[in-house]
Amino acid sequence: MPTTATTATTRAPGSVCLICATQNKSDALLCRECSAPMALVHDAVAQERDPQIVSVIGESNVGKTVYLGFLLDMLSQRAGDFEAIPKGAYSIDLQQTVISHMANRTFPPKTPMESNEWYWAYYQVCRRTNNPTWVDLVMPDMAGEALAAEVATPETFRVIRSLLTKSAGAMLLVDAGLAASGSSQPDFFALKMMSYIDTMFAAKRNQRIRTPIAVVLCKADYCPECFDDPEKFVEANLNRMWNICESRFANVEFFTCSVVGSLAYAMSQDENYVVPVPLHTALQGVLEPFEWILDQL
Ligand SMILES: Nc1nc2c(ncn2[C@@H]2O[C@H](COP(=O)(O)OP(=O)(O)OP(=O)(O)O)[C@@H](O)[C@H]2O)c(=O)[nH]1
Ligand SMILES: [Mg+2]
Ligand SMILES: [Zn+2]
Repeated sequence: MPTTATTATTRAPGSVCLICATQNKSDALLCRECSAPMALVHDAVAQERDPQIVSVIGESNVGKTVYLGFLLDMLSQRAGDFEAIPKGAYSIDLQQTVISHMANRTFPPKTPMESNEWYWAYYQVCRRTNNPTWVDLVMPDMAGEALAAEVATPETFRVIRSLLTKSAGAMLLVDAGLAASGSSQPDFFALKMMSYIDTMFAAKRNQRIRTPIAVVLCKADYCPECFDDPEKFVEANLNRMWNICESRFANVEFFTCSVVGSLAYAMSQDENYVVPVPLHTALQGVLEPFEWILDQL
């Protein structure tokens, strides 16, 4: 848009939102347009380089919050030879919430739809080699319902559109347990999500989208067979998504993940329904999709 381009030169650095490029007051805490924390901008200015955004997307209840919380925690515990430095205390809140809930044998609460209540993590990550290259990553924990609303009616959640447009890579989480039980819901949601991304980039018909997308089969403790061959599982059980990946996306890889070792079921304390109780955590396949994305950046 020409109007934003011309005003960009007169904007003070440090007050232009990193996600949606809106000009904010210099003392703003959240962007007035998309509610992204302005601390992201201040931290990026301090680093003197723009961070790359890696989005974790997927339906509500697929396990995004749990996955991202454990991933960040593994990184800060130097799993897989990674070194990760959180930029600002706000970057630690998500992993702390997830870890403390799981230690109490409960899953973390559902992410609210309002983007001003989302967790954002800004990390500097590198692999500990002789010649480490640092990557600055911004990873927001979006609400599945907000993603669904944006996909159904584009432009209702501007922050999601801005985030996905700017993303250097994405992890699409899919509920493998549900797919294995014969439900077509995960396949349809993933198809909608991929088609949304395809339309958003509006590449020419014969050009496939090159942004790396890791498709992560979550809750694989319900169907351990998908650890053997995630690709075959997707082709058989999520065939609609498989087809759009093949025809429109040039850089897709399939992974399997699970975070719980065993589950119990109990009645919820406040309401009359059954809730799963994670008896112990057993992380499998959490780091691999992230490692792959990082290699593609
Ligand atoms: N069995 C099993 N269940 C899981 C696993 N990860 C998540 N869950 C279940 O999935 C539920 C939802 O996880 P969340 O991480 O809150 O899901 P979300 O994608 O963030 O959902 P929204 O915040 O609504 O978008 C949890 O409450 C657990 O019941 C897993 O690895 N195994
Ligand atoms: Mg969530
Ligand atoms: Zn913004």
